[in-house]
Amino acid sequence: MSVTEKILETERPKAELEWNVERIREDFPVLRQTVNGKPLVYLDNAASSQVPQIVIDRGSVYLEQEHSNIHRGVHYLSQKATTAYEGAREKVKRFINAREARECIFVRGTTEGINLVMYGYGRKSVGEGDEVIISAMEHHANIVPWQMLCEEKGARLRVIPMNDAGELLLDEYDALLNERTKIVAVAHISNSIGTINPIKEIIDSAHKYGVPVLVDGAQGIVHLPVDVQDLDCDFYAFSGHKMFAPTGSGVVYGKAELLEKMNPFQGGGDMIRTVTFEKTTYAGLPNKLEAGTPAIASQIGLGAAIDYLNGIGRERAVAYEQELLLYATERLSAIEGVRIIGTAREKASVLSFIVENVHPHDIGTILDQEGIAVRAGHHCAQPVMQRFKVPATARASFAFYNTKQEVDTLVRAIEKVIEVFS
Ligand code: 7TS
Repeated sequence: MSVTEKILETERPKAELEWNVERIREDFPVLRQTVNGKPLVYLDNAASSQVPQIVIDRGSVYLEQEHSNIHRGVHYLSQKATTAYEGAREKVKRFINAREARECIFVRGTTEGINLVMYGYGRKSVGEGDEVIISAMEHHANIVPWQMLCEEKGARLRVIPMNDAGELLLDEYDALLNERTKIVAVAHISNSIGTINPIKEIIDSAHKYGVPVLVDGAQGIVHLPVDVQDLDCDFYAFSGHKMFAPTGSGVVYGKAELLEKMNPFQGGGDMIRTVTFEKTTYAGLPNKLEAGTPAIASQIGLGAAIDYLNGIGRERAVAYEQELLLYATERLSAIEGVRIIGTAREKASVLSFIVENVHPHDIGTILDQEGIAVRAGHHCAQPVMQRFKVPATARASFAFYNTKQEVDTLVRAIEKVIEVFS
């Protein structure tokens, strides 16, 4: 049984009965505004989700009462800030079920997390003639760093292809794996077409060759419960700003034995044990990989966002999002001239579409006039656009605070787009 099927089977009845979306919406002050005279309909959650009041409040408490640098002061405020920052790391550890908190490295976001692994692990382990495997549906953040690495080392980038529904072809993946493969880097969930990849299978296959796997979890962490020990992934990177926390927060999880062997991504303060002009020795994990003053307020905010998610019931939120996706898919499919891009059997609440004879940017602009925020463009996944032979798509991405009425508003606005352009 698939992950989403499992969640739906156990949670759907409860989600329908108990998910009080109006109550949940009260937690998000940004949603209470009008845009162009219309109530805001925020459907750009895959780019950045909104922040609940308790996360905002936690940030205010930090700035009003605790602001100070961490790890280096014996004074009261520094100790408070350090406790809050390291407390956030403990929350992350529990949230993803890492073995130890030191396996959770704080970074500015997914992009930095992937670059940290490319730099610290990839540059050490990939040589001439070696191969790196990614997939056809990656965000540029999980393409470009590996391309840079391959260029530098004379290695080869191999790409797992996908079918017309936007599902990876696992047989082709198995055929790509060989003794030259040094790392596999694949998205848990595609940001452009919403596909949920069978990440556990992908990891298991790579491990048969002793190859580590980095999961780009920027979308996965938002829409699925993640247990890094159960997945047995070697690295898992995600951004706070897509999971109801402030920008500048993020995590790259790595198995301790791999992180230990990695070169530091940046050199500077807080990552050293001793420094002389002749030689520097490095601190242990996680500090070795966190040079300089980090985004203290943002990471504390990430801890508060995790508290929030734990409080609302993760599984029910996911089940509700699946209901919304189903409803939106049915309604958009019924509009003549609309084509949905990405029709995988396993999808998260990301809905990419095009309207015949209308450029997605025009869709985005008209929807904005109606107060609706969607993203129009290539979604930092140009190869996906090339694969589906479209220049761009419009993308509605739903969070658990969106409603069926908002889907109806979206549908009416798309009908208006078609009217204007017909
Ligand atoms: N990987 C995936 C799957 C993503 O969705 C994103 C951001 C990133 C990596 C990069 O994350 P960052 O926080 O470091 O920027 N995705 C999007 C998006 O879909 N629209 O805007 C940003």
